Amino acid sequence: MTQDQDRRTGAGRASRRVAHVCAAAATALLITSCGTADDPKDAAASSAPASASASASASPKAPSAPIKPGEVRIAGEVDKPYTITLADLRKLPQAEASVEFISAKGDQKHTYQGVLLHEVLKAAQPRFDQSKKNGQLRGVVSATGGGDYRAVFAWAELDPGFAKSQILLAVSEDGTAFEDTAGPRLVVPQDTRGGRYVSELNQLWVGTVDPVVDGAR
Ligand SMILES: Nc1nc2c(c(=O)[nH]1)N[C@H]1C(S)=C(S)[C@@H](COP(=O)(O)O)O[C@H]1N2
Ligand SMILES: [Mo]
Repeated sequence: MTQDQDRRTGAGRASRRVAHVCAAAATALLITSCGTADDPKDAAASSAPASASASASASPKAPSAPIKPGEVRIAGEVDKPYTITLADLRKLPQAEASVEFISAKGDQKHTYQGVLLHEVLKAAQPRFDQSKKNGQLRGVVSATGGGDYRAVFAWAELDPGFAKSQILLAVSEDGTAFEDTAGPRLVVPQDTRGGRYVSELNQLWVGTVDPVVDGAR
């Protein structure tokens, strides 16, 4: 019944559940326009994000290019792949989310500031099949973080046109900016467990399930 494996202890937490954070979802996430750049803290990278995990192994083809520490690559079935940094994200319109989630540390309560994942992904112009009804509902998003940690989302979960809760690429936690070399953290207000709060985010992949479902690969 443990829904996620924790990297620290895996200590089985009891089945109690935190009352859903954003039960009043739409209002819990306040879009603000405090686009100020927090002082970018420097150096002292805690752990290298993507670069370390891209070595030889399971994956059949090599990643297209190494990702630098602190960079997030947005790619996949998109017209405009690009990379973005924490510094770039701080310049975009900021949203705020006060959330609770369960982790091995216990029940956590934090306020995050950052950019809507939907905005970041839309900018890459996903190639959804417009000839299909609700083509974007076939969309999936993979988020990879430090240590090759990875979690997936359905497009509808992060599209404010479909879901109330909005997923962020956070640039700060409780007012403290993330290290530039660490990159942002995903914040998933609708999740009761911390598993999809991918930290040291370094890659976002957008695609559709069609090739898998229809057997093209
Ligand atoms: N990159 C990365 N992100 C991660 C994990 C991880 O192992 N690597 N663990 C996840 C899990 S299982 C939980 S519960 C939370 C824990 O959040 P914390 O590090 O703030 O305690 O981070 C999530 N994000
Ligand atoms: Mo976890």
